[in-house]
Amino acid sequence: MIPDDHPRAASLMTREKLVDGFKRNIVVAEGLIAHGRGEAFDYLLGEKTTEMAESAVRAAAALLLISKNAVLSVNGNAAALCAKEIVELADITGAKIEVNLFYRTEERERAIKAELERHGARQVLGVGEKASARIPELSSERRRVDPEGILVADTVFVPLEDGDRTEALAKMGKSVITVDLNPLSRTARAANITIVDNLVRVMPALVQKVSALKGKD
Ligand code: PTJ
Repeated sequence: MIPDDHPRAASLMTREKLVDGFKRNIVVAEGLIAHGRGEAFDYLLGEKTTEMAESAVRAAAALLLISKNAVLSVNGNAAALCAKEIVELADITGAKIEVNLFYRTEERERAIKAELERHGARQVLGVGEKASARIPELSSERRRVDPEGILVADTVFVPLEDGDRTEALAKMGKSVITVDLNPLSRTARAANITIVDNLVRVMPALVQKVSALKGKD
């Protein structure tokens, strides 16, 4: 029960979404810690979208539109916070959706797939045996990707991603777009387009920007 007039209502609502996602096995416990780090950076930014982030959103929208084979990579935090907008973005750009987890379990993959489908996703890659390909240079389960998705993508949108994987995707020649409130993270520095802003503000803005740019030269 968060009153609308609470001065920190938006931030508290976002926390509740993550806690709810945690209870439903979508978000991993470490995801709550990762969110806390993001919140700290957001606080320093005044919890507002900067002009630099607006420009990065515009560049990301344009890149998604000109890509031949874009993939939106979804982890637990992204699914809990923005499943609806991820599905909208996939619909409007023609990008594929792939579940790709840092703390990978098949139960979580299935829970995230179900959450995306609940919001209208028609196809969700990367779940279970479908994630049968490997990203070179990464160890263990973290390198598994879908041979129809990230493996063959020209552009990968990886919000809240781990630095090793972002670097590996860049080395594979993919264009990488990320959203990360920490501008110093390896992901923020390794991606081709880095949007330093809160994912909850970025996703609706990205959908809107793609709609505005779609059909233009
Ligand atoms: O669901 P999984 O198993 O794939 O795990 C997801 C997490 C996020 C736990 C995993 O990828 C992880 O540990 O990420 P890191 O290395 O902690 O990086 C997360 C980055 O995202 C940090 O730099 C945070 O500052 C940033 N961040 C957290 N919440 C937000 C955010 N950036 C933008 N918007 C947010 N809401």
